[in-house]
Amino acid sequence: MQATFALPLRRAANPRALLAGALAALLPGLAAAQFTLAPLPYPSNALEPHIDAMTMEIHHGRHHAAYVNNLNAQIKQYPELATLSLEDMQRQISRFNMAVRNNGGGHYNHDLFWQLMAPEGQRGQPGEALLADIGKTFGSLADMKKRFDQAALSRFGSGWAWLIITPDRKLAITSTPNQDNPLMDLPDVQRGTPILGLDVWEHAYYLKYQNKRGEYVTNWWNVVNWNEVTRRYDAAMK
Ligand code: MN3
Repeated sequence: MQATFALPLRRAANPRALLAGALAALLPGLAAAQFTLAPLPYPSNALEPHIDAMTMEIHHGRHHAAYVNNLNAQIKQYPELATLSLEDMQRQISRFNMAVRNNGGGHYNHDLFWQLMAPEGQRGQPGEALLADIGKTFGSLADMKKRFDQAALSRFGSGWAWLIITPDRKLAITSTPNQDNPLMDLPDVQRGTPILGLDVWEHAYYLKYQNKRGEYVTNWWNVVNWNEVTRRYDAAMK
């Protein structure tokens, strides 16, 4: 009896616990926050010279962080958001307002994007099955890249280019505007599981490349994490 009594007393005496409790009581919005910004999976300069450290820091620490914060602000209106995985949220995005579509999409897309790039020595090559499928679908890896580049360059304004696996398990290249993505249940989206995606918003390249989106896209291929693309392909085709 005595032991079960002593434990909460000791906890309450901890000044850090007291402070956390007081903060939670003052800021109930913080306690409800469900989505968090994960740190970049590598140092911000790990993709240089192709993508510079300052671009990575602003892109992750300000743009991606803003999507997370703005998404959390929507939990008050849609408490069910807090119960959904990011993937499931995309699959039923049509139920929600534009703020959830833009910021929930932005959070999912960027979470994925950081993983689809890697430091030198950790990028690997397309796996055997993926490479064979790319050959069968597009002709060759170079042909696939050419088609992907066209999707990235022809996307007017802000958006993304994608390599996806369609519901009938075929590779396809598509693009989406703004922070939409191929998981979303929207009429104008070619749906599928993304295995590779490229952010072509100006904030992704403007500091280093200014208006030269083509140069950014060409150089971006140097940092693609083929190990991760292959892992996603194999998982989606299982
Ligand atoms: Mn971005």
